[in-house]
Amino acid sequence: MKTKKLKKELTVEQKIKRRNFISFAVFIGLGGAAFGGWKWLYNSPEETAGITGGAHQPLRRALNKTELFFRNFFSNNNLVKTYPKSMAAKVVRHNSDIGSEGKLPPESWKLQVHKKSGEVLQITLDELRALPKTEIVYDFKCVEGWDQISHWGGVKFTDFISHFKLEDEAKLQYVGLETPDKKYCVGIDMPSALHPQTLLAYEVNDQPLPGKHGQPLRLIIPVKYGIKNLKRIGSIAFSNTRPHDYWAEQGYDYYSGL
Ligand SMILES: Nc1nc2c(c(=O)[nH]1)N[C@H]1C(S)=C(S)[C@@H](COP(=O)(O)O)O[C@H]1N2
Ligand SMILES: [Mo]
Repeated sequence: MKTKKLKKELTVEQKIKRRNFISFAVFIGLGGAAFGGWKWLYNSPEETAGITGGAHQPLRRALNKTELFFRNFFSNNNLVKTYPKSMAAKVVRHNSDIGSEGKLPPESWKLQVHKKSGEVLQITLDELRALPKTEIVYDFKCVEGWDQISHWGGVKFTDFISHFKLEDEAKLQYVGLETPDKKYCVGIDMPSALHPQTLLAYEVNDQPLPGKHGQPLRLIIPVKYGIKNLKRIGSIAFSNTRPHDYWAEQGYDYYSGL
């Protein structure tokens, strides 16, 4: 009877020992895996160097997959909701002015369009005003969390493409826009640029754009967040690689679609 009990106690102690050993081994194992994982991420390549804030590729994979998912579903037949003019804000909200501070002497501005051939078109505001005007009243959304119904007028991007015979350029994957001083820039995937509601806008509330809203010409792209709506366009270029993008280079989502 006595010996039997001793035997039992020993087994319990052995069990405890075994469990201790197992937990310790698991602890070391998981620790090793975590370190290995960190090392793998640390040594993994950066995504498009200089374009996405130096983020490592594996960290961006999910975001890029989301982009592909939405791009598959993106259709130029889906229009952003529009509103009657009476609903447009009379006092239009104003956000940051990187590369578009103050007013630009109008005579000093021409839109530079870089063609595939290397030729650079110099387009005046009057030439753009002479094209059919398209207006839109929609809910402008900023990633910072505000939105506002506003009214813009200008040239439809697709009208601009056909008028200036830029069809070959429009076959490339991206459009890059920059302010005249190149301080602010955005890259737009071609399907979004060619969306029927994308405008090169020169008016807000039927008036020429004031300095703070991007005088003389800005991008209005309702399928994207505010960050992509570059104010004061200086130049437009086309490419198959992602153009420079101010906020994407700080780590924001490159696509920034709605
Ligand atoms: N040149 C330039 N364009 C810009 C910006 C900027 O700082 N500089 N800010 C962007 C952001 S974040 C937003 S929300 C909108 C704001 O446009 P608004 O000032 O006309 O409201 O402009 C976008 N275009
Ligand atoms: Mo914004």
